[in-house]
Amino acid sequence: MRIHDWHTGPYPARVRIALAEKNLQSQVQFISVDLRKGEHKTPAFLAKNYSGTLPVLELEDGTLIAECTAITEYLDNLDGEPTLTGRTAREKGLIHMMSKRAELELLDAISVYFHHATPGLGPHVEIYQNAEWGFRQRDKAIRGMHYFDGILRGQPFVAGETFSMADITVIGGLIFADLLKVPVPAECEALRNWYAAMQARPSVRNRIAMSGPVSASL
Ligand code: GTS
Repeated sequence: MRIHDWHTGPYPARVRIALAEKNLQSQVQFISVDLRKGEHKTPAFLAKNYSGTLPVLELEDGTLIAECTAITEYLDNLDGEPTLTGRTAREKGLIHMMSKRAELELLDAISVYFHHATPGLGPHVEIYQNAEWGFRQRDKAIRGMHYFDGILRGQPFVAGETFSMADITVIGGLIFADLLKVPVPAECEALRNWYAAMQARPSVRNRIAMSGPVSASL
């Protein structure tokens, strides 16, 4: 398997964490795509992922799977033991709901803030910016932090009793927030404690230094 990604990116982090949780790191070759140079917007990359985003999983037969959720679903099912995306219908429903909510209310909102209300990836890549929209999305993400804090006051993990893809998505949101210096509000104690515990997980701690050969783009 090959994964087109950028080693410090918050969305790529989601797949790197899933890989480590499933102990699949040794089966992957990373292909580095430089976002600041706009390599993800070239015709060659857009042919791999129409949306022009990272990460993208490329299988030996040439199959291309984009979207962190879809990639995680694929990786999680390789061994027939889908611990991250749910074993029962109920687990799957809850995990997908909470992961999507983590995208809508936190990670994607912080990403919009980055692209619209900060220099983002630079003028070469950010060809349209709307700062007001960006700041609204930052505020939405902060409301999202309060929402997940409330969830974590009642249960140990985002989708219930066990670590799942939904936790990984919230982690991605907080990684992005950290990079942009948007702190988790002090009063969100449950979220802060949970995040400290998540950062101690080897899959999260070692994601950037994940082993395996890295090649230049495409
Ligand atoms: N919905 C996509 C997914 O879940 O995979 C979003 C992916 C995404 O936005 N990836 C970022 C990207 O390609 C990577 S990173 O910012 O986390 O490193 N951003 C570049 C861009 O121009 O939007």
